[in-house]
Amino acid sequence: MQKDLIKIHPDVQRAINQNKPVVALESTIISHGLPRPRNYEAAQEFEQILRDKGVVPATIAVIDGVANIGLDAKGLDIIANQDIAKASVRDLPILAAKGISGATTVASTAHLAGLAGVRVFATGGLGGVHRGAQETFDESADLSVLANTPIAVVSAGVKSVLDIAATLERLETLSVPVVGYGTKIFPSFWLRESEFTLDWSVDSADEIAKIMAAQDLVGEGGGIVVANPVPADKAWDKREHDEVLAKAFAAAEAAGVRGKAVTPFLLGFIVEASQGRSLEVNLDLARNNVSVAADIAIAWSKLELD
Ligand code: PSU
Ligand code: MN
Repeated sequence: MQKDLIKIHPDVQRAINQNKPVVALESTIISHGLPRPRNYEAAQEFEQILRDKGVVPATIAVIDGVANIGLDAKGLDIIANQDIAKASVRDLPILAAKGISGATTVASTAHLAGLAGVRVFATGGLGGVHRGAQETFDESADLSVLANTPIAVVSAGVKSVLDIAATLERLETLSVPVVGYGTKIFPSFWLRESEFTLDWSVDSADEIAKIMAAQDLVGEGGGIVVANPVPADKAWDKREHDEVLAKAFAAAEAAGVRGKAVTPFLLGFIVEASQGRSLEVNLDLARNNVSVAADIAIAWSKLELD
């Protein structure tokens, strides 16, 4: 049995020690959310967006049982090109004991980033409460983990395939602050808007950093959701979005997809059915989240110096 179950990349460790900006990136979006070969390009590009802003990327994944906080080129290749498990927090001890690899979801990425002391994390869209959850009980562990993990997650809201109203209610119950970045309307992943209004919006990364610091003092020790809409010129056409989603639900129902396979199935179906148009939007919103996360990490590193 392996003793060192967590490996922090030296660049990441140095940045944490020196209070330099670091942003965590998840690997499930690469392994299970985006098709090959675009997923590998995306993994590299997300890291490059951070480096260009002077921020150290910490892409997180389990490689041969070891939770890696920051991947090298070989690690990126493994998450993009090998068929590895989708790993939430509960899977981590099992992967560790078996010595196998897994792509970390928002839940497990946030958890591992938290253990390493990384405070800012960029994803595409947060997981949440699935439609029909009153019968299936399908609610992503992303929500409960954020209730206990001190990390700011930048996401384009939640995928419109989810029950957005129920997801926002659960985040309220779990005492996770949700703030719109330059908006008071909760975004719905491929679209800038959903029908739900937020209580709070912020206009700058500095303000998010202040909320993070205050959350440490007066919050419950959990995270923050920064809801960052896709840029207007990159959003998906609403009519096509609605049509394709309806088809995706019907296909998932017909195929009898359940549990952790639901999100990858829907995302894959939607890419095919839209002839790749949803994929371009997915990549654009993720790039935009990575960029905002970089600004927040920079603001956070400055704030801590004060
Ligand atoms: N956002 C994306 N693509 C993805 C996901 C989010 O743009 O693939 C992944 C995240 O890893 C998230 C997971 O944690 O989907 C949610 O899966 P589930 O609903 O099974 O918890
Ligand atoms: Mn689920």
